[in-house]
Amino acid sequence: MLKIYGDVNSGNCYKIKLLAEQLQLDYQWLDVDILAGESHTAEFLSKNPNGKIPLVEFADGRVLAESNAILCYLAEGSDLLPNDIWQRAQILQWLFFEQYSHEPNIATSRYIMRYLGNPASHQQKLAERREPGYNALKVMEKQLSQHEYLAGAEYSIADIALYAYTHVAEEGGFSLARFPAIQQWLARLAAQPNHVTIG
Ligand SMILES: N[C@@H](CCC(=O)N[C@@H](CS)C(=O)NCC(=O)O)C(=O)O
Repeated sequence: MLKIYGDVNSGNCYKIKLLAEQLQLDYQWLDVDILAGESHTAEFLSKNPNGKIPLVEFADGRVLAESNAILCYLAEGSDLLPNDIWQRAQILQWLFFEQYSHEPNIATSRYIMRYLGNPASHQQKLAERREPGYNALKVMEKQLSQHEYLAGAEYSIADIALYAYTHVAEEGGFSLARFPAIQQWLARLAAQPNHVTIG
């Protein structure tokens, strides 16, 4: 059976849980406490030398890290990752955007505020992430004011990847009040069959 190593409150891990639920995959969830160092034990590092979750392990022992690579692999053959190469390229565009422009600002702000307890020592880091984080939200708002979903007319893993940290952006200090198209898209995603919440 597929094993998913993760933390239920991590958006990167939630992406995998949401996809697995929506595809109705048979899986076992294994909690990893990153604050207790469980992603840096010798055993975990032998599976992912980068010391990060999520990580998936297949019945034959193969392992795969990086949330968006995992989404691509698990969604292959489903409607969430179509065969058309242009559509796939559009989806990849949003997955790379998520990892370079969105997650490093919005997810890390949430990590500082929610996991680390918003310490004074991290206020400079938070401040530096504010403008690029809002810029990422503006890019999404523009796309979603013209299209139902990020990669166009169809729901895909691009939406799952960006839903993960956008729907909890306020926990990182980002207000979504100025982004009506994002708010409507969040509601559309929460209404998808087999949707599960984070946590
Ligand atoms: N690019 C990676 C990021 C993974 C990541 O940053 N995971 C965090 C939890 S959300 C983690 O494992 N942190 C522990 C550490 O870096 O020691 C992905 O998308 O999977």
